[in-house]
Amino acid sequence: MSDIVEIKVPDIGDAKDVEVIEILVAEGDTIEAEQSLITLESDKSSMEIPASQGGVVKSIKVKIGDKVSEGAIVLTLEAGEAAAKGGDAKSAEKPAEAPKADAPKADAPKAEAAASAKPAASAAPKGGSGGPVDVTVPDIGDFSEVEVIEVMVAEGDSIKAEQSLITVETDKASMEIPAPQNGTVKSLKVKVGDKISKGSLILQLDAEGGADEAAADAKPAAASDHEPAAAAEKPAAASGESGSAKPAEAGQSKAAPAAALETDLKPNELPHASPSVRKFARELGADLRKMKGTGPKERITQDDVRAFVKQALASQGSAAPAAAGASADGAALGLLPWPKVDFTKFGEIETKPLSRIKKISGANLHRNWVMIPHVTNNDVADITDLEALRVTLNKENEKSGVKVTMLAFLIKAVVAALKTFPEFNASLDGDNLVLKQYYNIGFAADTPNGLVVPVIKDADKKGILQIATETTELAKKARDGKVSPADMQGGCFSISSLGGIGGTSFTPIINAPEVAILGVSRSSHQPVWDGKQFVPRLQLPLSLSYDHRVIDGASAARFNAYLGALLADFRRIAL
Ligand code: CAO
Repeated sequence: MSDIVEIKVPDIGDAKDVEVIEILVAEGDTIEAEQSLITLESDKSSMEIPASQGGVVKSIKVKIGDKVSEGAIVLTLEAGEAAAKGGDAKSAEKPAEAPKADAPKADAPKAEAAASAKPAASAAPKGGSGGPVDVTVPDIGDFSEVEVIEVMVAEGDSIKAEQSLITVETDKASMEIPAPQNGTVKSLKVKVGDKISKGSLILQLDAEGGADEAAADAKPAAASDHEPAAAAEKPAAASGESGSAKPAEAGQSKAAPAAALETDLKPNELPHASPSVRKFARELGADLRKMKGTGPKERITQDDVRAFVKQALASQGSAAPAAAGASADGAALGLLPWPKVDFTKFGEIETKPLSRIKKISGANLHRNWVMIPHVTNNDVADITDLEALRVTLNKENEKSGVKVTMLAFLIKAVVAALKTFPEFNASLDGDNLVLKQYYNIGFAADTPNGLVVPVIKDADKKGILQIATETTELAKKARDGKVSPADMQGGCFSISSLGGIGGTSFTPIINAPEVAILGVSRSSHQPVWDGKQFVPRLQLPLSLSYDHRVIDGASAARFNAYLGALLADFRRIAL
């Protein structure tokens, strides 16, 4: 059997005509007992009013902007089973629920934990006037041995009265304990994980204005001049009976300013959000300081947190924006948004969509550039003799049609270097390094639609002519747009050769999950001192980018020098 019950604003202490700033349920919603229904906010505090029992919301009797006091009807509920279980439905019509309180007033009846009561930490001068002041946990109602889940100040911080010091949480409630007065934190006496009760020492404060004044300000429990900084999310003193007052959440103190972007907040200021929104954000790992509140007085709402998380996920997961860069707003990295410029103001433009390859490779390059700590080692290899050999081979092979390229020699030399320096033929997998015992070498191919990286499989088992044949075929396939995903999989190490185009050095981006890439620039004749005289030698610039998490600078220099020595005297490959 179901009953319609009215849920009313409970005893909210001295507060009257308090503004409704949020409605957290909708008509037709099935709600549970203690679920927050609305948020009220005065100029000094905010609090959420929970349901005293579960049921289906029939009609909501308040709207945002309404001013309500104790006894105002919040909504009607079809209580159904829940009401039956909870007892007499009529009793729910009494002030059914008390705001999720921070701390009940010390002398308030237990079941009517005051919404307006905020547990301002108590301050008492230590050893008489002039010394540091002990700031202790105020009366927090029935709670004891409550866990500290957040410490919001540090030693040396200069703090203001009502600024939140710590957040404590039980399985039912969380509340922030604010400072009773201005001062500088001399020493912190609690840490995350500590269990505290009324009277526990939170910190010692060098009080502004002297300890005498501090003593005067010190009040053991929430009083009207110390508004709650936070609140319990669940009743502090729920009797378990339908209709009994249930203390609910009280909210932000005025010390918490209207929330804004991180840059708008001073180091000790807290974003403007209710405790339940703080908890929600904490559970999702979302930083409230980076959000802009869309609620009244720029208060951060649950929807703001959701939107922030969605945006962060979208900008991490979406290939296209990451590739474009221009449309990724950098929110996930805490960066400034990408500048939006109306280029037509400055001249004619043409907008052309990025090619599919550019979008895909761009997203990969972006991730690799951001996530891998790149360092590039530059060296040169004397390829005078190798180039002479290449020219000779090509003359001999003219009839076969196979052109021996520098790239083929490079691939073969890289395989030999990987065998000598196995950590370059590896991938990071969490805390493990996966060392590969196969040698698949990728090479960057420039195509009209963008960059692709086909892979020469088992390059260690192939000769120069076969490698040259395969790279030529794969490069052609790539340029014709016919290279398959299988052609590009399984790489261990990549080579990006710009030698046919130009340049003296560059920083190639590592092709994750590989840990290094070799960039090759244009060879040129350089005067080299042979001990007696300068002689012209053909020098090939080698730019080795490596993942510094895996490879040390010394190893990279050795790898590059070793590679240079192999290219200078290719016979060493046989050793
Ligand atoms: N120094 C001087 N000349 C070089 C050279 C070097 N390091 N490398 C190649 N050359 C010469 C070649 O000998 C060839 O000359 P000939 O025609 O007289 O023989 C000419 O440059 C063209 O070579 P190529 O580039 O066609 O052939 P390749 O085997 O050297 O390279 C490939 C093949 C697929 C790597 C290349 O065509 C390519 O696409 N390179 C671009 C890679 C790229 O875009 N990297 C950037 C990635 S990061 O943005």
